[in-house]
Amino acid sequence: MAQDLRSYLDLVKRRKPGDFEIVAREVDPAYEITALVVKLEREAKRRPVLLFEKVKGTRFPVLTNLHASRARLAAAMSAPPEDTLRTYLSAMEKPVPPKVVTGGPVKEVVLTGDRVNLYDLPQIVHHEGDAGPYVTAAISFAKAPTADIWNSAYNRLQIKARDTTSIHLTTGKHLWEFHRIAEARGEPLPVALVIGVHPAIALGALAIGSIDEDERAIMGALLGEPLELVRCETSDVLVPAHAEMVLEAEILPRARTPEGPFGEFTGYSLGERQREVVHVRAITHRRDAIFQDITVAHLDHLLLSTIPIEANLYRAVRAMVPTVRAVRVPGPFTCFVSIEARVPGQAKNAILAVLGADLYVKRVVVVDHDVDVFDDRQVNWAIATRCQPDRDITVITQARGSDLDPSTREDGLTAKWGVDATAKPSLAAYTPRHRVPPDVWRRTNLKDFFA
Ligand SMILES: Cc1cc2nc3c(=O)[nH]c(=O)nc-3n(C[C@H](O)[C@H](O)[C@H](O)COP(=O)(O)O)c2cc1C
Ligand SMILES: [Mn+2]
Repeated sequence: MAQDLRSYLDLVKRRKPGDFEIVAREVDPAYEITALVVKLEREAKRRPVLLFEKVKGTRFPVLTNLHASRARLAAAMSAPPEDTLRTYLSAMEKPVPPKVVTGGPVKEVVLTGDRVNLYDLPQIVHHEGDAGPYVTAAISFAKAPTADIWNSAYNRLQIKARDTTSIHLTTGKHLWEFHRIAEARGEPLPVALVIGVHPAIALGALAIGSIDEDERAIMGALLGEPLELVRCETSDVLVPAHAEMVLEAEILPRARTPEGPFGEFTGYSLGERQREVVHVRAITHRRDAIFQDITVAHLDHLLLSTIPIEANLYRAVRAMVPTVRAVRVPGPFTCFVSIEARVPGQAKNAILAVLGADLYVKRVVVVDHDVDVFDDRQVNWAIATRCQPDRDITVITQARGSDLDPSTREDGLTAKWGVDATAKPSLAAYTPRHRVPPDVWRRTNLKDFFA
């Protein structure tokens, strides 16, 4: 399978031509891109991939909304939509290590020294109140300072100067840990920020696992072949050879800069904070590079993150409760789980498994297998009719969560809760649900009564 963004775009055009829109008219990168994505979704009920050919202030075209459809994300993994979870789980279970190659299209243009200028890139401002232009589709690639452990993740960048950005590192996440180790040694952390990739690479970057698990091998498993990597010009960091663009950089030790406000996936515009500083040493890109944007806080962002998070949580619950049926992340910090409980206590075990397996999840609701977790009304019904709050709610205090949750008292220090909305002592022994007797249901045909 080709591992570049362009081949995937060709696939989208072939599969469903209406899923790809080229915009020839000039667009202002300040707010207009977000406005068009959101209006298309709300008013026209459409979520196509958008390629803006003419963007004010830059020669780079902008691609956005790539990930705003489950079917497109499934296609990126060569899977039908109904097999998304299974496909992602099998990639986690059978990773394919990357391989190093000597060159690739990402090296067609190499800019160093004075030729590095982040203001040549599209200066995309997403929402009212944002502190300035942000790069939202950069995937970080970095090596642990003292071990042969590699990490990839999405990290947003606020453009601050020709060769400087800030970076948001969630406290306790892997790149944050790498940077803290480097900082304690007084060293910068070499990092590459990769923009414009095949969505299998995007999905792999969001795999959740322990710090020594290599996201690049999940990317390979999703691509169906080893990810091809080339060495950076200014460091030993390895980057995808077929990417559109790479910012070769380092995160500085003992430097912080104001970042934000920024409109986040939580639905809030979070205020200014002190964040780490990135010094960009080189930019490499394809000759006719496409600059990728993620329409932050909308489906392009949310659907992409949900698949890897749900897969990780499903795996974690399955390790404790073999009869887990479904896991859904319906919104920020929230997880719904359905299980076929065999013995009392398994719902509580499912709650503990979820809270133990993900930093961000703050509320877990566990329901029986007769409740569809993809239907919010059914989950609410189960909470209302199978849960006694004094008995069935578990509260964990003072744990680490998202530093983007505006309800936390300190940055990311938060309580978490689990709601056991399963029937007790068991579904079989619970007050029965009403229904028409099955034999009557089977023999009653609408066409016998209505024309
Ligand atoms: C579009 C997008 C933007 C993101 N921005 C950030 C960010 O700025 N900082 C951050 O810590 N995580 C961000 N994330 C989430 C992380 O990439 C995700 O939690 C990842 O799994 C962390 O990697 P790790 O488990 O290897 O630490 C973003 C995710 C997406 C999809
Ligand atoms: Mn990691």
